Formats: sequence, C-alpha cells, structure tokens
Amino acid sequence: MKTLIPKEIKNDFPIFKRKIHGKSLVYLDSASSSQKPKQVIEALSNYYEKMHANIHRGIYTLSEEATLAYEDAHRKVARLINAKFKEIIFTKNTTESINLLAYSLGLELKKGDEILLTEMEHHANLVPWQQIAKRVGAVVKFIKVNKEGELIVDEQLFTKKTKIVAVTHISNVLGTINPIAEIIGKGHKVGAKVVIDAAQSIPHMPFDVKALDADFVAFSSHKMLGPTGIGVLYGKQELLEQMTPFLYGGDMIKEVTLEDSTFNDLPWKFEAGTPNIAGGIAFGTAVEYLTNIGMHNIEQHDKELLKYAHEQLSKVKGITIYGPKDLKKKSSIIAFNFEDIHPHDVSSILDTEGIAIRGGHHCAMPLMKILNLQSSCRLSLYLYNTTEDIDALVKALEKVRKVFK
Ligand code: C6P
Repeated sequence: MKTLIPKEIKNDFPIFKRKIHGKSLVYLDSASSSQKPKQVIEALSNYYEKMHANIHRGIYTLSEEATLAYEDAHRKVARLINAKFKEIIFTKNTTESINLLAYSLGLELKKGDEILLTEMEHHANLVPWQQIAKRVGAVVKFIKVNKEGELIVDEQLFTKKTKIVAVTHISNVLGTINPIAEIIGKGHKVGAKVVIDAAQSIPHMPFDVKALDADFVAFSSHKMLGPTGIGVLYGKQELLEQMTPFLYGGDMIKEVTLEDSTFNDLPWKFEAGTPNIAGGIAFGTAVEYLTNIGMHNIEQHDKELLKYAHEQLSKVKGITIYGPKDLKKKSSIIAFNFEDIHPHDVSSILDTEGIAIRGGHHCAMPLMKILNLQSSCRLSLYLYNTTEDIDALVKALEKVRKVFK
C-alpha cells in the first residue's frame, strides 16, 4: 500500500540511520514524543553557533537577531492555528500551559464552583485542576467514558456553577477524537471558560482556534517535530489581558518600583525570565516543516496508516484492541494487549527487534481503571511511519509469542 507521504521522508530524520540491537529503528511512540528532522536540529545548532544572545535586552546585532527569530517563531505558531501573535505564549510544555491556567483561572474560583473534566484526561489536565479545586473548595465533575472509550456528553453536567471546562481533544491512550466543538458550545452556553488539551491533535491535523471558538488551547513542541522544553498556551486576547500572571520576574514587567509593578504586553506578560530561545526558534522551524507538508496531508497519511495497522493487527491471534471501533472517531494511536503478556515484557522484546512502542498506564490512571486495565501496549503513528513499520511490528509480535510459549 502506498501512503500519501512518501517513505523517503525518513531521510530527513537522522535518527532513522541508527541501528537498535543491530536492527533498523521502527519508531512507533510519537504520541510520547516525535523524532526530529535535520532542519530542526540545524536550527538549534545554527542559533547557538551564529546568533546566541539574550532576547529583548540587548541593543546590539546578536540580541536583535535572536529577538526577531524568537518572535517570528510565535508568528509561525499563530498562523498554524489561526491565532493572533499576542495570543501565543511559549511555555515549557502542555503541562506547564495547563498549570498556568489552573493557577491563574483558579484565582477567580470560589467555593462550590464547578470544574468539568472528562474521565479520559492525561494527568496533566487532571492533577492541576484537582489541586486548585481542593485549595478553593471547588467541585470537580467528569464527563463519563463508555466501554469503547468515547465520551458521553451529558448536557446536565453543564450548569450555572460550571466555571471551567477542560477536555482533551484526543485521548493519548485510545486515540478517541472528542467532539470538542460541541463541548465548547455547551460550556459557553453556561458561561464557562473552555480549555482544550490539544497535545495529541495539533501535531496531526488542521486546527483553527477561531473556528472552534476555543478560549484556551495547550500543546507541546516535542510531539510535533520540535525540541523538548517548549510548549504553547493559546488564549483569547481579551481573556489573557484580564488574567493574573503565573510567573513573575524579568521581561514580564513594564515598570517596577519597590512597592509594585505593572506588567508587559502580551504575550510577554506570561513569559517571565530568559525563555528557551533556541527551542522556540527551532520549534518555529518544525512548524514550517509541518506546514510545507500540509496538515491535511499529515492527517490523511495518519488515517491511511491507522486503517492499515488496524487491519494487520486484527489478524494477529491473541490481540485485544481498545478504543472506538469506528476509525473515523480515532486518531493514529492504538492501545492493545497481547495474549496475557505484560505490556512491559511485550515492549522489551519488541525493542530487541528495534521496535519502540509504549507500555504502561500512559499517564492516564483513572481511564485505565475505567477500562478495567492495569496497563496496555500502545503504538502511535506519525508522518514518517510506513506500512513496513506495521509489518515489522506484526512479525515481531510472533517472536514475543514464541518467547512466552
Ligand atoms: N503524553 C504520552 O506518551 P507534556 O509532557 O507536558 O509535553 O505533555 C503532557 C500531555 C498532556 N496531554 C496529553 C493528551 C498528552 O498526551 C500529554 C503527553 C505523552 O502519552 C507523555 S505521558
């Protein structure tokens, strides 16, 4: 089967030259973190070799160049999701973006207010809300998940008391694509602010914050070909302007006296201290790389591979696949178990064949409990994966079976 993105794309990713235990690398763990094309790696070294200086501080060539490149990266990200420059805040990762929101929006919460999450959240979109709720006496409620791992969006959960709705766009365990437009609409109807955890969606599909009318969106560079240590918080300008900063210090201020301070314009009001300049600039390069391929093409490629992977894995005796059966409701993530072999054992035997998958609870313990699972194997696909990668996995599973016979 020929996929939309040619397999020669792997040549852009130096890591695929590596052998693991003497075998070609088959990387099926991009939901955890994606691999990096040489353009991104070169952007990092180019910055340190030719441009490094602190931003927003020096009136000299290096500092001005670094400032322009770092700001330009914000513009590239803004264009990717149809946001304004001022609405793009660089953070460390999705986790920090959501912690920023939980702190800042948490300051407006009162006892008895409600925060609505789903039962399928990654810990990053659960623990910060849980903790803020405990501090202010708010109540955390949950949209339930059915047996196929889809949300049951019950209108009655949205009440006058609901102040924040925070949901994942795509489950990092099951790949379920959630009806976020419907959830945003329901949240707004009761006057709540709606936060979308888009860590697993923005790397894989077109995403338009304006069309969705999302209030806040969080995602990470490292899952979309960019460096680690850089993430994004999108927020509607009028909301960010009203919000209290999360971190205080250099660069986020306008004027400071010994008694008080005023804060900088957006987005810098939320980017205190020297940021990850190199990471930010190289993230801009990653966004450019994705945009050149086209997010529609990446989405289509992932869909084709998901279908192929489902077909091939379903033929393997002893496989149980979790999540939506209707592949239209599913992104390129497959959670499965094999025979009664522990996922850690499956993963480590696959590793001897050069194959990387994830095994465990995937940082979503409540969801695993609902699915009545301790852990699972998980494969996740991206633009550099091929049908040959799936074939290699299927073949290697037979080796796993033999070891445990
Ligand atoms: N999921 C996975 O293997 P950070 O670590 O901050 O970049 O992303 C956190 C995060 C938040 N939400 C969702 C839906 C996620 O999938 C993740 C990260 C990885 O599934 C690592 S646990």
